[in-house]
Amino acid sequence: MAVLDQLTSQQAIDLENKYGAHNYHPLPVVLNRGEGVYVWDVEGKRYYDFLSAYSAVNQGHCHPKIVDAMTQQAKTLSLTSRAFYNDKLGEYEKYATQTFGFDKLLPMNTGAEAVETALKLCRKWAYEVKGIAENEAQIIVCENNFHGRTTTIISFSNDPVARKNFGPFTNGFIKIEYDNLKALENALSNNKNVAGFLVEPIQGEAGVYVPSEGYLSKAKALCEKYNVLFIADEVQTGIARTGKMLAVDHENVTPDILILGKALSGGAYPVSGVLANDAIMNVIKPGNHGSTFGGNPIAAAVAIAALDVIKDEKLADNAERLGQIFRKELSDFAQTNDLVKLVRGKGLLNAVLINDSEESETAWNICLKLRDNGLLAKPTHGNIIRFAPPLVMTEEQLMDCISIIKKTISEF
Ligand code: IF1
Repeated sequence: MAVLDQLTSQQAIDLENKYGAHNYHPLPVVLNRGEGVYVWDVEGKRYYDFLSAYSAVNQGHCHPKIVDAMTQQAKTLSLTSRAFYNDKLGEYEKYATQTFGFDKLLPMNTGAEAVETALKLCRKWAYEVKGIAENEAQIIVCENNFHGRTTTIISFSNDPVARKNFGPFTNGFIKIEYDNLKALENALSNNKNVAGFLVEPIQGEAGVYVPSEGYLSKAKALCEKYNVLFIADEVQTGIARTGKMLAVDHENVTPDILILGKALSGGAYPVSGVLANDAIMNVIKPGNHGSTFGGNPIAAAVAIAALDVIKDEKLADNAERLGQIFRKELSDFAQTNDLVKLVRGKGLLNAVLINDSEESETAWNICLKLRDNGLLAKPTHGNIIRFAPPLVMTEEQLMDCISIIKKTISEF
C-alpha cells in the first residue's frame, strides 16, 4: 500500500468522513501518538488525555511494560484458537482469578461480549441450578444503563438513539430505577423467575451517577435473599478507576458474576472477561460458548502486564487521592462560577454538570475550548462533561489540568 505522507488533521478527518461509517461524532482533533497522560495531534500539539479512551487507558498510553509484553508475545505466538491449549492462558486465568477472588474466568475480547457472556451464564444457571422453567428467566437491569451495543444489550437500553430501528428486541429483562432499593425489592418479590440483577456500580455513560452509600451492599443482600445473581458490570469502573481495584470494593461487595474489560488490557488490545465461582461457572460445558480470539496468548500476556502495572504503581491509591483533589478544587470553583452546577464521581471517574440544557451546545463548546487549551475531554449527555485521566497522573499534572479547566470555563 502506498505509504501516506504525514496527513494534516483535515486530510485525516476527510478520509474518515468519506470512507468510514459515521457511527461517531468525534471531537475535531487527530491524534498520532500517546505516552502516559499525554497524546499528540498530527500537527505536533500535546494534550492531556482526560477521557483515557473511556477508561481503557488507566495505565497511561503505551505503557512500556504492557507494550513489551504484547510485542514479545506477538513475535512468539499470537493466536491458537481454543481448539488447542496454549502456555499463557492458564497462567493468566490463575492470576486473574486470584487477583479478583473467584474460582474461574471465561476470557472474551470486548466489554459487550463479556456482558453477553454474563447474561448467558446467568440464564443457564437459572435453568439448571435455580430451577426456573426454560425460557422464563428474567434479568433485572437499571434505567439509563449502558452495557454495550449488541442487539440483546440495546434491547434493555432506554436510550432511543441506541435503540431506534434496531428491533426486534430480546425479551427477558425487567427495568427498574437505578439507586432505588424499593424498586429492586418489588421486582424481586413480584417475579418468581428472576435470574439475575445486572448493574453498573457507577453509571458511566448516564453521566457518572454515583449511587447512594450502601446501595450496592443492600442490593447484593436482596439478591441473596431471593436467590438471584448479582452481576457487576465493572467494564468502565473496574481496574482501579474509582480508587479501588473494583468499584464494588468501596462497599465490600463480592458479585456473583464480575464483568471486566477496557483497562484489563491497559488499552493495548481488546481483553475482557467474566469471573464467577464454580457453582455458577461450571454450568458452562464444552461447546456452550466461545470466541475465536477469546483467551488468546497476546490477550493473556497483555492482561497480566496490565494488572501488574495497576498493582506495582499503586494506581488505585493514586486515583483515590487525586480524585479527592479534583472534586474539591472543582466544587470550590463551582461556588464561584454559575456555569458549573456540580461535580460528582469516585476516584478518577468524575463528571462536571454544566448549567445549561441537555440540548445546548455549551458542554461541547467548552470541550472545543479545552482542546484549544491542551486538554481533551468529551460530553457524555448534552450538558455533562466526563473527566477521566489516566491513573498514572501526578498531582502536579492534575493541578495543571485543573487550572486549564477553570481558565477555560471562566472564559465562557
Ligand atoms: C461506545 C462510556 C459508553 C461500558 C460498560 C460495557 C461496555 C461499556 C459499563 C461495552 C463501553 C464505551 C463504549 C463506547 C463509549 C463508551 C461508553 F460509558 F464508557 F463512555 F458508550 F457508555 N459496560 N463503554 O461503559 O464495552 O463493547 O465497548 O468494549 O460504544 O460508544 P465495549
